[in-house]
Amino acid sequence: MGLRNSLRLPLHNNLAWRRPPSRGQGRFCELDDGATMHCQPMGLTLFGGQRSRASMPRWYLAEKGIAYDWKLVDMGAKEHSQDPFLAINPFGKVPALIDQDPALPGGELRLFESGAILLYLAERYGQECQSVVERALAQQWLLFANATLATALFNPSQRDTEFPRLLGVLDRLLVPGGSLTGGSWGVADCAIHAHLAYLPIFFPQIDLTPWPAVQATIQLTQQRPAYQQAMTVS
Ligand SMILES: N[C@@H](CCC(=O)N[C@@H](CS)C(=O)NCC(=O)O)C(=O)O
Repeated sequence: MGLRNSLRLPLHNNLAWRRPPSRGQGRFCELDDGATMHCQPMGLTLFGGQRSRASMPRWYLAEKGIAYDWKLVDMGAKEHSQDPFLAINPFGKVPALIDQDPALPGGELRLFESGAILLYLAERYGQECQSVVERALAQQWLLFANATLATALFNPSQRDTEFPRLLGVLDRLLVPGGSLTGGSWGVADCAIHAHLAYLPIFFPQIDLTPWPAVQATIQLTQQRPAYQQAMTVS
């Protein structure tokens, strides 16, 4: 089912939410001109593709038991470059998130960038980032994962030099089965461990034996039921 059919997007953000008593469980958006159209039920909708970075927020949501709707964007059919999806992420990249909640300004929030999505989920739904320090540390690891580590991994000019150096440092900081921030598994671990777990998928030729903590972290990540669930995209 295409995006246009699976998600009927509000035409603009200036919507007033109401739940007409005679129309069942769904939510309805009243447009400025008084017209009413049927929208998604209240809640989170995550948009992603096969083998995409949407696996990170999917893993986080599964791990924390947060309910959401999943919309598979058909990237082979260029659905991500078409107007219905560009209304969610004008840059045409996945993942993207819509949170529909009357408590939000305009009744909804649209977000792109996996790091921004993860931080929002952690703070609003994951009981994380509840202090300035917790938030700062989560941001540090998310930015390191998505900017520094990902660039070193996916940029061929850095993969043989900078990436092994970063892995060497990570290997000393990682406590397999533990959390980078010292508490229980959280958003920082999600971002870093997900990037490490990309290695056997996208770069099986990289020999990980010099980094035993990295290897053990990848194995433990692959064994987590929520991770397995997140990687099974349909
Ligand atoms: N920094 C972005 C990267 C998003 C990104 O590049 N997503 C890829 C899929 S993994 C994509 O949508 N590519 C489609 C395109 O660039 O046309 C994030 O972490 O969300």
